Amino acid sequence: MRLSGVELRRVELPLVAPFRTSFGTETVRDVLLVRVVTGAAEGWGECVALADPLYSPEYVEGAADVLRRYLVPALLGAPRLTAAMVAGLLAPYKGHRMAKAALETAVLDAELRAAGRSFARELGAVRERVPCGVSVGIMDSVPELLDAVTGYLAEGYLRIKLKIEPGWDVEPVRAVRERFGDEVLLQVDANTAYTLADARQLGRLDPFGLLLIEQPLDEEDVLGHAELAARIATPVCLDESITSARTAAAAIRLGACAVINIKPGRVGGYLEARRIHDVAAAHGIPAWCGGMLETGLGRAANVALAALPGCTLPGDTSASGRYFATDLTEPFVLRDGHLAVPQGPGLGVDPLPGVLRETTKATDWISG
Ligand code: OSB
Ligand code: MG
Repeated sequence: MRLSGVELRRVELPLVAPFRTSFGTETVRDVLLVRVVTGAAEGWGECVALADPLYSPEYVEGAADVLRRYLVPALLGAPRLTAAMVAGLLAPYKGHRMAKAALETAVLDAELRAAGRSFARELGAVRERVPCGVSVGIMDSVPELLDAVTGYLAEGYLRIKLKIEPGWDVEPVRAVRERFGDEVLLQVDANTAYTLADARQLGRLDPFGLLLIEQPLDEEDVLGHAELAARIATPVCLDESITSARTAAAAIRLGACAVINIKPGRVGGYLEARRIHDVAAAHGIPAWCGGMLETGLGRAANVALAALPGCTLPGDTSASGRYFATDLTEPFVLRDGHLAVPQGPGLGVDPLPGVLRETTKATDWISG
């Protein structure tokens, strides 16, 4: 393929409810979309960077800037382009994995649409539908949390993840266990809010039979996670710390994680995400597909990843309605706690032109 140009498009979708984590509260999703145009087909990629650099160093304006200034020009200059070449062409520019992932995904989508192959088939999916979990934000009170969880369980979600932070950990977990019982698959996510000095407090979660605790400590504190894992019974899962297949292999070797949350955006794209899946599988480490409040475009590819054989735990691949009143694509709908894996060429979904038009705040066309 050869790129004729790339469109950077900013869309804004209000969330159905504020989503509070230990790092902040999201009320609208300010999304950067990448559309690549080639002679053969067009392709879409969704950048998962949030508006502010609170989850990771990346943020949406920064991602747009590095794409415009460095990443897109690096691909426009290539005489021949395949998705497999993108990471190498972008490698001189350090970091910015979410921006790189969006661009690589768009190129891969164009390539697969041209070839008539789906993301699911390309990545090695073995399921036609995937079991889904839901990530439940920090609430102002326990009764509010129990109401939210009641609603999600009634919709059919097969796993509940509670966001936690110091002061909101044992009490909400105990309340959910007492109300809904021991059979509910339950896990927690701290988004780096603790230190190793909190090991005793985190050990108080041990009696509740959690599937895992996600990223309790700082993203650079891999050894701390290994130490914590030796002191608590709840399996430690890493999210923020896993930035590549190499860091995943090192974290596994150090005993820092018993489970891995794979987020393609955080690791530079779906091709690296698949390598992380393969590393985890080779070590017998369960993996699952994380989420970044994606629209239907990003969700389509995540659901394909979640269908890989090593993704053995339900992911944060919730239905469109958990995030948006109107999604950018035909909505993903939960059936029996599962989402169907798109089977059409490329992502297998398209933005709805009317919704795209109404939610777009700005576009920028970059060509050689
Ligand atoms: O840590 O997994 C996380 C959302 C934004 C940033 C980080 C995280 C999350 C979620 C929500 O937990 C996952 C989703 O439903 O998309
Ligand atoms: Mg997380």
